[in-house]
Amino acid sequence: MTAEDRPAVALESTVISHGLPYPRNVELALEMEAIVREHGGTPRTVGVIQGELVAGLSREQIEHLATAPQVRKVSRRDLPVVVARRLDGGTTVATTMWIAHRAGIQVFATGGIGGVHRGGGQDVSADLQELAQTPVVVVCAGAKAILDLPATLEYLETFGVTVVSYGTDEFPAFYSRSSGLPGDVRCDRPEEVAAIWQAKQELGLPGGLLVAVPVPEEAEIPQAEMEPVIQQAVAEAEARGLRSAQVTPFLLARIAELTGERSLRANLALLKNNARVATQIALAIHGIREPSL
Ligand code: PSU
Ligand code: MN
Repeated sequence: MTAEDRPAVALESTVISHGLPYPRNVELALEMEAIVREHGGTPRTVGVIQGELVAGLSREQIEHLATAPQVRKVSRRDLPVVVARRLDGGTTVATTMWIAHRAGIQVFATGGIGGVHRGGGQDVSADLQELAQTPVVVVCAGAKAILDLPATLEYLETFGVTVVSYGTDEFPAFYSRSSGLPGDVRCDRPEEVAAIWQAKQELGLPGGLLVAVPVPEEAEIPQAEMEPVIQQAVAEAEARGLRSAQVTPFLLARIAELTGERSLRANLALLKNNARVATQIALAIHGIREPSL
């Protein structure tokens, strides 16, 4: 197989710098890269190293973002700052999409996207606007129920982002396969996603495509079990007066603490599953058949 037959799949790095504890973050990042390769793609983990936007971090650079104390969480508004000041950063879904697109990459695998936070819609992740503007297929496990999921889906609708539910009729809720909310369209095969993506390009419609894949069944935590934990974490974030970029990392870390290894296991399982599905979609977009494993 030549490099051209191995389409690139972007991977994010906020999950490495701010989403998972060390050393699981490094292990996970390298495992996701291995899964992309195994399925016939080329992994390109995205991040910022001393102000340079990198689409294809080396192993040493991944280790650095996983361990160095001064790594920023870089969303769109932070890009000019980290570049001007030559800082290191883990890229969110928004920034990873933007850098991936500049590097000519069409497909990106992540865990969960940011969205509209609970509590009146004042805090809306830049991930949603990026999906409205930047042409990348984003494969995720839905959005965490720490968010206001109905408001998040309404926002995506308003900004013209098609939401594909993959192998399900529902929009999945990260730890939980079910949210009770429908996606826009169900796809069961990578070729179906590729066809919708191609139609969107041909129509000249701007923005990305969101593909939501439920967490593998064996790692799922049902929503009824998650809800009390989420409510507690959200209340604690409010009591601490957390704002802006601090909110999501706090909620993720607190939920991991409250649910122990179980939520970590679900998180790792869905990230790896999404790397596989994203690679299969990238191959379908490029009209390449998956190598027999
Ligand atoms: N959701 C998760 N895990 C994560 C994130 C979100 O389940 O690691 C990260 C992603 O990088 C996402 C970012 O882009 O948090 C959203 O942060 P904010 O809500 O501050 O935009
Ligand atoms: Mn926010």
